[in-house]
Amino acid sequence: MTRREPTNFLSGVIEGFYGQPWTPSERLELFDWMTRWGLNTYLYAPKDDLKHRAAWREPYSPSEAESLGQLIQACRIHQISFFYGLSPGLDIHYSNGEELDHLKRRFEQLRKLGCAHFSLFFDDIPDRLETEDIARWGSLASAQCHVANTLFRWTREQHPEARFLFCPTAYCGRMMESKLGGENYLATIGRELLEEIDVFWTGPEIVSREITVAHVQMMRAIFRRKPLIWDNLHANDYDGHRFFCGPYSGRPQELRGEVSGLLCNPNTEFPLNYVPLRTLAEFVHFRGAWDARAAYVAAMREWFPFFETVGRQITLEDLISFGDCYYLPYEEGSEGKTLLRSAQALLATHPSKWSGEATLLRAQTARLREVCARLSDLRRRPLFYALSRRLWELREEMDLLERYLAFKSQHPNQDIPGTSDFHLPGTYRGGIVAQLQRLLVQQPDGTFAPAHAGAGR
Ligand code: GDL
Repeated sequence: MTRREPTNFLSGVIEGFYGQPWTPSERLELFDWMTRWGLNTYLYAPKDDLKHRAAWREPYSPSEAESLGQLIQACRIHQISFFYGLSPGLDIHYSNGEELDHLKRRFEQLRKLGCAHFSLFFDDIPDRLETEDIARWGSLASAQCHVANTLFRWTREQHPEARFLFCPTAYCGRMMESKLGGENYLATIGRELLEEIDVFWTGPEIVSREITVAHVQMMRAIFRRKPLIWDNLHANDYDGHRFFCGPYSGRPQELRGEVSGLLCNPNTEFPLNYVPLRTLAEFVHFRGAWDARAAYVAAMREWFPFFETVGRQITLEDLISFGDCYYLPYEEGSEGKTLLRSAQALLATHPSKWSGEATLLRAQTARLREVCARLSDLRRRPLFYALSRRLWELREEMDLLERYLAFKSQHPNQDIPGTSDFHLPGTYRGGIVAQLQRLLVQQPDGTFAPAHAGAGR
């Protein structure tokens, strides 16, 4: 790490996912990491803290407030800016003045606990206005700007240095194209939102594989300010089978000069976020040519000591192979990719034509299965609990593949169907969700088709 970015560049973490919020001790560990790595911002906005969103008018109880106060103090000690986010959009009545009083009361409670910086969220809400709101404000964008500008002025009266962030209802390119929020929604936000307020943007998609300079410059012109990146690259709340420990990537280094900050909303399971946040921090400060894979390997090396097990230890190479199976949303890591391709190629070939590849693949699957088994004995139990569902699933698939390859290798010329006494219908890949997932098959172009071709297409 060489030079630090100017302090008005926000870099860090949004606790902004669906699912179980992090615990106070996980957040303290996060702050230690952030201070060590030079990340300066933490935004508290867990979607399923009821008082952040569903019950946004309700103040925190004394014990909840005490716990938040401790969090704010911890940030101060670590020299991290603490932001509190509130998400009133599900049911706010924009033209009712009492709603602004509710918002102020909620912010005031946090202000008394030491919070200076705030954020208002209007993501994932109905994009319709009630009749009175239409009569008063004309558009959703104007109504939201009125609320945000009023609250921003109020917070600046309390703290002249306060920063204020705004998450629009259309927060990615795809939503803009589909005109979410109404005609000219984002242009109105750009025009009417006070210029000191930062506007969140997740890139071309909610989870963007790439965010280019050209894309961000286009948004800058619309917002009339640099966008603040809300990065969902490592968020996994939308797919319970996965997590992402791949490197921060798909963003050019020049992006840093075009945005007002880079904030990452990562995996719901806190212990799985070491590599995502380590590589984000590295990216923020890096000078030279960014090599995402090298950053991944370096971060994995640092994370490796967390993987001490009871009994026989796994190696760094084992950890990298495992991490390559849970890399990034659009991309497996190189070893995961190779394993998958070899299996696809082999299973597309008649067993009578298999040669050394089957033996090699069996050895690879056996190794990965064994790594998963070893990881069950991690000494850090919270890390194991965060991983356990995925370890189990990967182990099951490796086991089945290995058994299938062994069976077919023994009977290469007989077309006997493969079976496994350990993978029986009902208990294996069972349940209504698994069955529903098999009904509509996503095609390579993204469209869906019924599994049984012809029916209802
Ligand atoms: C979203 C939500 C976010 C969620 C993420 C990934 C934003 C602004 N909002 O749309 O809370 O974690 O997707 O599922 O990104």
